[in-house]
Amino acid sequence: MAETTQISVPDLGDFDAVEVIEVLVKVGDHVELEDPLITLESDKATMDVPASIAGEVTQILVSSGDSVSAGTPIVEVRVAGEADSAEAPADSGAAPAASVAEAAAEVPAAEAEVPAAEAPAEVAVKVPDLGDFDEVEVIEVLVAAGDTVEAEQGLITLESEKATMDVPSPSAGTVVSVAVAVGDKVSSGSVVGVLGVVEAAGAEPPQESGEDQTVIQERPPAPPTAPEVVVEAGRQLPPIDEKGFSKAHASPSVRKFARELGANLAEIRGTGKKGRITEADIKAFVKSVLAGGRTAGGLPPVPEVDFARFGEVVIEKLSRIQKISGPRLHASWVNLPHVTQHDQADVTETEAMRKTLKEKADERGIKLTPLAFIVRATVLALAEFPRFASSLSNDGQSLVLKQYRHIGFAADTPNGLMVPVIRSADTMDIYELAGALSELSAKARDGKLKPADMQGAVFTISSLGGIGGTAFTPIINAPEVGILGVSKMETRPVYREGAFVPRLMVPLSLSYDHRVIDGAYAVRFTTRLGEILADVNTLVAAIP
Ligand code: CAO
Repeated sequence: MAETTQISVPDLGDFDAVEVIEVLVKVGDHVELEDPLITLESDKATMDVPASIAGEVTQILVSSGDSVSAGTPIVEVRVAGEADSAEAPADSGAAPAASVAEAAAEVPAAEAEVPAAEAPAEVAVKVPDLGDFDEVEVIEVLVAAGDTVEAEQGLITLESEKATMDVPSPSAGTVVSVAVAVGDKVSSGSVVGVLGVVEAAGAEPPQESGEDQTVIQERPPAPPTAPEVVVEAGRQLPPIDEKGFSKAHASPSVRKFARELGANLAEIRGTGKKGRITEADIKAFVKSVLAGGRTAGGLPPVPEVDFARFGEVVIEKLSRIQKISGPRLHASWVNLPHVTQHDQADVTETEAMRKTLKEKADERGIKLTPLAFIVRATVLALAEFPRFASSLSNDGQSLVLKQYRHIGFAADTPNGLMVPVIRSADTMDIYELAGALSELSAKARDGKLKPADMQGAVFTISSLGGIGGTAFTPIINAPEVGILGVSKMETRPVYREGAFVPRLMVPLSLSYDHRVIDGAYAVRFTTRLGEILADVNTLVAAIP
């Protein structure tokens, strides 16, 4: 049979008359064990009081602004079912999950008694008294040697069976060394690291004893990395900045909520008392990002339009590949300064030769299209212009010049754009390239490409020539630095030796990353590429 029970504020240690700053549940809510019910705020800590029993909330006994102490009833809960009721305690004032008692044990660093110091001092930061806990695991190291930290900034995160807590810095300074690593077990008094405390003359660095040097700020367990919320190309939550996140003014339950959504607390303005971030602030932030109200990198949003106001609309879901490729194309477009160099290459003789060879190739089951010649010409041009086969190093300070010549090519498939990669294209003759192109295109169309078939390219070719067009701006497949767009070849009048002559010309559109490639280098590349494309003997020569 269902019975009701009251949940009260547990033992708050030295605290008395602490203010309720948020009531997190309402009548009718079902709460699970450990779900936060209210948030309390003293002048030293913000803490949640979690449910010590699962059930349905039947009455709320406190409101925001009330002052509560240990034993103050918070909510009344109906515990459904016999099994549940058998487990339900009559009243649950005991501190569950070691949460409030530990938060209440906070001792602000400023209270530490310290000797006067005029010069920078090195202070060993130790794990404070963990009460009943011993051998607690370090699940996150939040700083590294050389980092500048503020007073109260989390240094490491510990996780016991019952709670997750940060060991914050006792004062502002520079981390000299970190003595623990993820996975280490620490106890009260274990040295976390050494802090160099630089204070103004007369200011006092904290004591080096293990006691009272650090405070524990409770934080609910966090996943190692926040889930990435991708809703639509370009509408993506910015990554969590851990330093800012740990410093943000928010209660443990709000932190947990932010982690679950991947919302960076550091970027959210709190509307609560003293600028505290509330759950509503996080929801508003996430909504705003997903609605395009803001995007990572602060790009101005595209206006949202209700198209149905103007006529009938049909909604078509993006394919899986479009959902993946969209953000990548966007990332390349916004991160790489693109320039597109247009040119035309005379392929009159090359095409004539291709048509001669085509029949022979057909007999061997190979479809010899112009693209095979373009891949061959590109590989030869890359040998003379190796910067086009490079990428910027991760720190942006050097170029990684790749010595292999895997070439990617854009393939239009029923599921969307895919970029299979021909491995070691420089070792293949025209027939082998044509074979690789048709084999990989077929795999792409049938959805049979493996991840390895789409990795490792140094340069990409996007040919729309089989369809049409005169020129376009291909988007670089970052971190590559160049992509060659090919449009439809056509016979055009070309002025030569005093007369117009009909020549078969193929339009080339080379986009390049201007951080790596200069305009002069790019146009030399397209000019040379054009020469090679016109040089049929070089193109069809056997590979030495
Ligand atoms: N000018 C004129 N005709 C061309 C040409 C060009 N530049 N390139 C190819 N053609 C012709 C071919 O000769 C072939 O004609 P025949 O059947 O008469 O021989 C026809 O166009 C079709 O060729 P193809 O598409 O079967 O073969 P391909 O090697 O040229 O291209 C592939 C293969 C996979 C690149 C192509 O099928 C494809 O998917 N292209 C689209 C790529 C794309 O979407 N790029 C944009 C990326 S950004 O959104």
